[in-house]
Amino acid sequence: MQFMSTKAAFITGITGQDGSYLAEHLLDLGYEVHGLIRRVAFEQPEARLARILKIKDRLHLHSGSLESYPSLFQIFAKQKFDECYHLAAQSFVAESFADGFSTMSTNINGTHYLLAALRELQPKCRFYFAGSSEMFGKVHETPQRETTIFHPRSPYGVSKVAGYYLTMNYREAYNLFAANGILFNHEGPRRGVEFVTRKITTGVARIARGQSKELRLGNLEARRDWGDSRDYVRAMYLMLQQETSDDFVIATGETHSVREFCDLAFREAGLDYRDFVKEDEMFYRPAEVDLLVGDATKAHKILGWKPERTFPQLVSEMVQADLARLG
Ligand code: NDP
Ligand code: GDR
Repeated sequence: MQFMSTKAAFITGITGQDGSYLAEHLLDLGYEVHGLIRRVAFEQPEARLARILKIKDRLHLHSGSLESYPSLFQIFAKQKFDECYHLAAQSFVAESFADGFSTMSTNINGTHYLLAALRELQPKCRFYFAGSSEMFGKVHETPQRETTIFHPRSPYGVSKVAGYYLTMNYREAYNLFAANGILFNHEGPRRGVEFVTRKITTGVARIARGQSKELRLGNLEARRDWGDSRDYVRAMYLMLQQETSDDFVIATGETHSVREFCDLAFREAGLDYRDFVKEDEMFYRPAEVDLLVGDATKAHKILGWKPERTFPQLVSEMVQADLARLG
């Protein structure tokens, strides 16, 4: 009888939306799952480890930070991994306008440190980089695919383009298995509250429960290709199971406006968004990405990946989860 050895995966950003869903997915597949945690998180586990509290005892958590090469080097020196999913980042586009320097530093140097430490200590470990549709920014063609020219519109977008090319360069120069996922927006009940979908669904819940009277938003006409995080973490895993490393767009191929999201979300609670949503210039960005819609044909063909959840299901589930949270 032949025994399969357990694979070990390392996830940076394990406390975030995608990291928490990916950790659950890999545990279900029988992986030993390790994660990078900022030290302060251990001091406030209820708040900072909220998304992984239920699975925490099944995880191996390592203290470190993307800003510290030695902390990453030490983790790789002590523990061998088969796969490394690099999801940690300053991921909020609006914040990258407010403080472009730290976004650049965390996102670009952090990615470079990880790749350099892997090259030095674990060149056989497979690497996934969390690229983004924000790299397409002011789009040069629609829908966007792997060959579409990048034109980022924020320091965040620029940092992801740099991470993408660093990943490609380590693949070409040092023969690392290094894959770029170019993921379009993906959401779920664990989405951070500052992102527009969750801001809307928490706003709906507060209004429905009489705790708030209005919801202030920015550009209601911006259009996004919104998928479900649980579908998208499956794609990350599939990218690292291929014979060679490559780049893949992951998207639903559907586009909806922020206004449409509001309409569906308020209706889920029996309300009309026009009575509560107020446009506020404070939430406009210095440079906007007006329209994003992806073509995931390559991922369908090569990875056998397709999204399973629909847009109305996603909106409904997010609203119901926030209503339930407020009791
Ligand atoms: P989140 O914002 O929910 O999570 C970000 C994670 O990064 C958190 O675990 C956070 O840790 C960690 N992190 C941030 N800074 C550091 C640091 N200096 N050192 C160590 N860890 C750090 O993001 P998502 O889960 O939504 O996204 C995951 C990745 O995918 C990100 O890189 C994002 O840019 C990218 N992406 C996301 C898309 C989406 O629609 N969700 C689409 C395309 C790309 P802590 O909890 O301690 O703050
Ligand atoms: P995005 O997500 O910038 O696409 O980045 P976000 O939800 O922040 O914005 C989506 C669109 O909604 C418009 N918008 C508002 N956005 C926020 N946050 N708050 C508002 O009040 C508001 N009103 C309108 C925005 O202008 C924008 O057009 C997300 C992140 O997860 C990135 O990390 C990831 O790379 C990309 O998705 C793909």
